Amino acid sequence: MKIVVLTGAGISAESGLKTFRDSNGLWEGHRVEDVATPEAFARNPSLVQEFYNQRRRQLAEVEPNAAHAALARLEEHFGNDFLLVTQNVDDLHERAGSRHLLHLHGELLKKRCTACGVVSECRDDLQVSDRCAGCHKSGGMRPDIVWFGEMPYHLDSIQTRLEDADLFIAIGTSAVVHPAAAFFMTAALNGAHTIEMNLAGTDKSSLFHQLIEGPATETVPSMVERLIGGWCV
Ligand code: BV8
Repeated sequence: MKIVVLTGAGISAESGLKTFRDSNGLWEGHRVEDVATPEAFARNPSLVQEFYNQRRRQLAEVEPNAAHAALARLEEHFGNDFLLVTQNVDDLHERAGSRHLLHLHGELLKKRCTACGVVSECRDDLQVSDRCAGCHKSGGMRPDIVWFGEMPYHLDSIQTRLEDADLFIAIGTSAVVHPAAAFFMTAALNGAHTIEMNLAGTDKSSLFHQLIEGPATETVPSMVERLIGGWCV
C-alpha cells in the first residue's frame, strides 16, 4: 500500500511549538505579512531575522512527541512505499527518526545566500551581516524558508507521489495554506482513500473520506499500529 502523509503545525503543538492559528493568526505576536514574506524581509530584515532566531532558539528547547515517533515507525514498516511531506520548518520529524521526508516550506535550521544560492546549516542566530560560506559575501543571508508568495519546494515529486498513492493522511493542518491544502484532492482524484486527523474538523473535513478527531499524540500512534497490523483501505 502506497501512503503519503502531510503534516502541519498541529503535529508539533504537543511538543510545545505554537501553531499559526492557535495564536489568533499571530506568530509570536507578529502578523504574517510582517515576517513571512519576501517584502517583509526587504522592508525590515532584522525584524524577520529576529522572528526566526526566536523560533530557532525555541526549537532547541523542545522534543519530538509520540506522533512524530509513530510516523517514523510507519516509514520503517512501509519503506519506499511511504512518503512524509511536512509543511513544518522544525526538525522534530528528523529527530524522531523519519528519514524520507520532504520539507515543502523549507527548514528553520538551514540558511540560504541570496547572492549565490548556497544553502548551509543554521543552528545559531542568523544576522543580516553574516557571511556566506560559499561566496563569502555578507548582507545576503536569509532563512531557507518558503515565504508567502514564494514557490514551495519539491512540488514535482510530491505531485507524482500523490497521483500514485492508495492512502493520503493529513495530520494537524488547518488546510488553509496552498498548495498543500489541495494535496488531498489530487490524491482522491487518483483513487486514494483520504483521512484527516485533527483536534477538530476543518472547513475541508467534509471532502475527506474520513475525519479522526483528537490530539495527534493519541490518534496517530493508534492509526500507525492499525496500518502496521495490516489494516488496508
Ligand atoms: C505559492 C513558512 C505559488 C513560514 C509557510 C490558492 C488559494 C488561496 C491562496 C493561495 C493559493 N495559491 C497560493 C496562495 C497564496 C498563499 C496561501 O496559501 N495563502 C493562504 C494564507 C490563503 N500560498 C503561498 O504563497 C505559497 N506559495 O503558492 O506559490 C507560486 C507559483 C508560481 C511561482 C511562485 C509562487 C507558499 C506558502 C508557504 C508559506 N510559508 N511556512 C514559516 O513557517 O515561518 S506556511 C505556514 O503556515 C506554515 O508552514 C504552515 O504551513 C502554515 C500554517 O498551516 P498549518 O501547518 O496548517 O498550521 P495551522 O496553525 O494553520 O493549523 C494547525 C492545525 O493543527 C489546526 O487545524 C489545529 O486544529 C490542529 N491542531 C492543533 N493542535 C493539535 C492539532 N491537531 C492534532 N493534534 C493537536 N494536538
